[in-house]
Amino acid sequence: MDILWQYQFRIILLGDSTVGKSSLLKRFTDGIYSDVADPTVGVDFYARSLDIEPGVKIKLQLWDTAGQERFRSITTSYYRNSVGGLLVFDLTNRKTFEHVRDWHKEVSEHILPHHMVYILIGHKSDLNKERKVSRDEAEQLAADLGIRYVETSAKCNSNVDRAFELLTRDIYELMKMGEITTRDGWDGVKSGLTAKVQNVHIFCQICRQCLCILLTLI
Ligand SMILES: Nc1nc2c(ncn2[C@@H]2O[C@H](COP(=O)(O)OP(=O)(O)OP(=O)(O)O)[C@@H](O)[C@H]2O)c(=O)[nH]1
Ligand SMILES: [Mg+2]
Repeated sequence: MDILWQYQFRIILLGDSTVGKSSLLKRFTDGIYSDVADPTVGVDFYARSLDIEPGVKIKLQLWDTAGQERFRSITTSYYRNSVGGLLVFDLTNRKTFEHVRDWHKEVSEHILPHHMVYILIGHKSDLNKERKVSRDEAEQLAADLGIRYVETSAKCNSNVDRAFELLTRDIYELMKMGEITTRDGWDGVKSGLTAKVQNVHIFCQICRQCLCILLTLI
């Protein structure tokens, strides 16, 4: 019996257009980065597994939303089925920082009476000289929202894995404490996908030979 993953968490990336949500995900899942802007249309999907502790593998289903306003009706439909959210702003663009509270409010109100576990991401930390938001004020905002704050760069691969790991760990701990539970009709957290690969012998009625097939039971 092979355990593929013990839990699956659905995580969503939120924030204005061009803050770097897709770049963060491409770095985290494929280890690649491009300077060429390629705005997301609607919603994209990525995945990666993390070994959160010995014997516990968590599959992350990662939803990359378009920051552009015209796609908002599509992206809002993904809020409800997410257990975690990265609130991303661009450290070199003050407006994107000022919009973080709006994102937090819009998503939190949309999923009521349920909650999401957030992390605040100050992105493009490689452009330190062009910084328009200090670490202090970003930490203050995170404290006001009761969430963590991490500065990342997809370009330099700085803190990208760490940001996803911290959020995953926070969700996992809340799950262990029973504060997050799976519930019917909600895909934020799923548990226990195991695969059992076995040989199944089926005898052909005509040639009388065994047609061995591999069956994967889930
Ligand atoms: N210097 C620097 N540029 C980055 C970084 N991450 C992303 N960018 C650049 O920022 C631009 C926008 O990045 P995207 O990842 O497409 O932004 P997005 O948030 O997905 O944008 P939408 O899909 O429109 O919501 C691109 O030109 C990227 O190359 C980074 O860590 N450092
Ligand atoms: Mg994008």
